[in-house]
Amino acid sequence: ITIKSINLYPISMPFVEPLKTSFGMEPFKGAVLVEVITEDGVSGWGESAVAPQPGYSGETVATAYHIIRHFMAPLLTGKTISDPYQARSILKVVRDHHHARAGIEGAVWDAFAKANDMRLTDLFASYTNDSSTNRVVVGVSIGIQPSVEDTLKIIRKRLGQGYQRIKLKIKRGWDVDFAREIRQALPDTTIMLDANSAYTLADADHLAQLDELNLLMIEQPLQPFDIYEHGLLNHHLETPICLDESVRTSNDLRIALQVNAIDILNLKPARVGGYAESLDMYAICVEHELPLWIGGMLETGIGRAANIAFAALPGVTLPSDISATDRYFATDIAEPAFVLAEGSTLTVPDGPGIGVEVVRERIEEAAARWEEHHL
Ligand code: OSB
Ligand code: MG
Repeated sequence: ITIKSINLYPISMPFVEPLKTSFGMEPFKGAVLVEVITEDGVSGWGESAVAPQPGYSGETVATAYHIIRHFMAPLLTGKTISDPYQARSILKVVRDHHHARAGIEGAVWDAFAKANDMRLTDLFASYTNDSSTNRVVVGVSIGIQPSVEDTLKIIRKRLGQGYQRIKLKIKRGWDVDFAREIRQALPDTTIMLDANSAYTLADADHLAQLDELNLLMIEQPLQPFDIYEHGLLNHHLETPICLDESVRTSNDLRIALQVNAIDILNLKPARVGGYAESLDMYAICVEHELPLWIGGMLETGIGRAANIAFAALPGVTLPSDISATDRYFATDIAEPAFVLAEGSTLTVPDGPGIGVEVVRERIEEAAARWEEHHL
């Protein structure tokens, strides 16, 4: 494909249910949607999924827009690409800004798959030498609630909808006792916790009390740069450690494996800068028999469709953080909505590329909403 032009849409969308984490509340959904248009008139779509505040990574909607508009889009415009991995090489001269890069690189992957009339999932599978499955086992991520009772109410609602893996956000002062009460009320539910970097190594003994609660894993207990410290923490914990924020590159993953800091990987294409890096990490996980699942950044239908395409690879062995559309939005910007099916699964769409249709009027509405924030 030859890239003719690139359009950017910074957007804001209201959430059906906000997500409160140890680093704060996501009051609305923010993203930069990226449209790559080829000389042949194919439109590829990608999503730079960013939080409105720089609390998860250092990026925001405004930084992603700035970096793509002034640095990344000019590098790709006019280029001919015969393999989507070339997009990563071309964009390498822009350091960091992984969420921004994942959006523009994702749009290239979608355009490339559509130009070759193939599903994105089959394009990914062609790099991993296996065939994609059509169903993705998923769970649901639940934010910090005002009380244990409120949390149980939401968990029961999600179990009723068919979700079979529940992820609960925790923070300092809302962890061991909280998780114990949930476990006592729901002895057989598959539960995991996500600390979003709330702790330090000094909390090791405190966190070890979680071991008796039969948790699937604890996600990102320590700080993003504390890979080595996660290795030390692992001596004190039986609960498997899953890394999220700490693993931004394949090299981070190799270091984490080397120092025994990781039992499970939450692989988020947005965090690692796109699908080429994700495929490299996937190969490392398969090589080391490291269990992995695909994480989410509360994506719109565009980003979620691409993540579902990736999560359908057979090496993704644990339930992914990709929920049905109605968990996030009343009206999404892509159609059709993703609906939870039998066995806590989502189904990979049939069409070429990401397989969902973008509704342009809704993008315009969401872009107008973004303007209102003056961020
Ligand atoms: O830590 O996994 C996280 C959402 C925004 C930022 C960080 C995280 C999350 C989630 C939501 O847990 C997962 C989803 O998209 O459903
Ligand atoms: Mg996380």
